Amino acid sequence: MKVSSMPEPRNTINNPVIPGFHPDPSICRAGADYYLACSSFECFPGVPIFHSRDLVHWTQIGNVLDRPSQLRLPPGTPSSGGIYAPTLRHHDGRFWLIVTNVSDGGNLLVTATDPAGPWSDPVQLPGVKGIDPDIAWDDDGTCWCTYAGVEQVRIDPHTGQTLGPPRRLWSGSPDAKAPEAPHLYHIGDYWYLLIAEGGTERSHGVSIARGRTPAGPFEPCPDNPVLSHRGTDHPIQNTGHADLVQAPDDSWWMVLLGVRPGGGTPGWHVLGRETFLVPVDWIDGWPVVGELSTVMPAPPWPLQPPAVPSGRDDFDLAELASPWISLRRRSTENCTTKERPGWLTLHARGGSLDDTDVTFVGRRQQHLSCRARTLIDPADGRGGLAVRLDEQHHYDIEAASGEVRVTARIGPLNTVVASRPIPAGPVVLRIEVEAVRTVNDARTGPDAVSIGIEEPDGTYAELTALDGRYLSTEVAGGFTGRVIGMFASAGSVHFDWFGYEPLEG
Ligand code: 6LW
Repeated sequence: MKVSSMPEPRNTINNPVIPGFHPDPSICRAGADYYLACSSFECFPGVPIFHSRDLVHWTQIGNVLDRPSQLRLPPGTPSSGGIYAPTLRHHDGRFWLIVTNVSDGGNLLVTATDPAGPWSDPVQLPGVKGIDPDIAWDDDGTCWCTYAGVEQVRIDPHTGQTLGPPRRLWSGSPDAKAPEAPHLYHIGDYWYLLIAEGGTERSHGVSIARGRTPAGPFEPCPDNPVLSHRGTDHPIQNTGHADLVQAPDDSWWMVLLGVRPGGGTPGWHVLGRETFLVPVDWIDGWPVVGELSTVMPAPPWPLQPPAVPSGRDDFDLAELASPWISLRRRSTENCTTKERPGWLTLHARGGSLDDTDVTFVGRRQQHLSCRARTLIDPADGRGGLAVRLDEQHHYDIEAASGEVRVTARIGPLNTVVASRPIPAGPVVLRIEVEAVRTVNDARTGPDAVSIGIEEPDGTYAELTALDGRYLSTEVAGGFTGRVIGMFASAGSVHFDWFGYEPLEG
């Protein structure tokens, strides 16, 4: 299930390079190949991992934590709990990923020889007491783990043991809160400590310090933050949480998270924090970050063709493709393509989308305007199609035999907003998101979410259109972004296919 970017003229590239809910990017290079991993919070499988050869076009090749033995998300795990902020590195012929499970067990480390998997079972790091862990190796093989705070401790990455007490390295800039997301690099004569600070909202930024050893002391860059859009009306906001990489031509680049708020005031972002790419220069031993924009000059090296333009899944394969995510857990007992071949069967497990334990299979909304459709057979139960930010914020269309109905859950309000009788048999459900392009009034929302069904002749019958602001991070809070997907709320439901298409252009 791959989705293309819109066609790009050859001399420009589109940012974000990985759109939709893909925050906290961490990147590494292994020869001509680049790999990038992101946070995944309450989603199972966790930590989506991507491959590219040009830093611009990325293909998801798997999920790092795709077995219950690697990822425990207890049933009560809140939305925006779970998996935070990985660091992905290639060292000594292996790939290493260190990450925090804030809901079960804290920091863990997994390794792989092939980043598409399988990844090892985790080594826990009980002595590392902070989020956003980074790993870096000294020339003598010493492994340093640096985490939010910013603190550092030596570790044995094979056992997870800490070696010696943690030390405070740097508290970031005096005028910024939350020094976090550290990454440590040996570049030229210096060790550089890159951090995010200011909080992951509008004040987010990237700052850097340097020292002669991996343990410091560190001298802050006189031009910190080296990147921030705080206080600007730039269309990309909340920029921060970055990682550095060298391109095929050895120039330097940064991947980072940012958001694209839409509508009037205060601006609502609905796709979560997305992964952007920006060039970096080095001047007097400090990084100088280039202009970040949604359309940027293409880099000088050859670009690979973008991913195949199909967001359709006919559920013909035994396993679900890697972009499909569930919430907290997924088992073949509740979710299978084997029961009715060519269909995805979901068995309800008691909860609804208002609960933390629901049978759900979805994909990230990756475009500001898009259409999702699915053919559901509700003969044996109730289920449907939903666009979801968390348990308290989702719009759903649910089919049962004889009726479809649309429910809007917005905080404490949970209301059926439309319903309609339908003939017995399968029905196509549709959710269509249209971004607002012209803001006539400061109170205009970011998008409209149209929800309906398709008549037997294929015509769209809208049941309702809802303001998308209630499914935005500015309203709901948290760290995630919209996910669109299929759910079962009672009995068993079967989905013949699911289609997702961008509507931008
Ligand atoms: C993450 C922190 C952050 O751990 O948000 O933007 C937190 N940065 O570094 C959750 O993604």
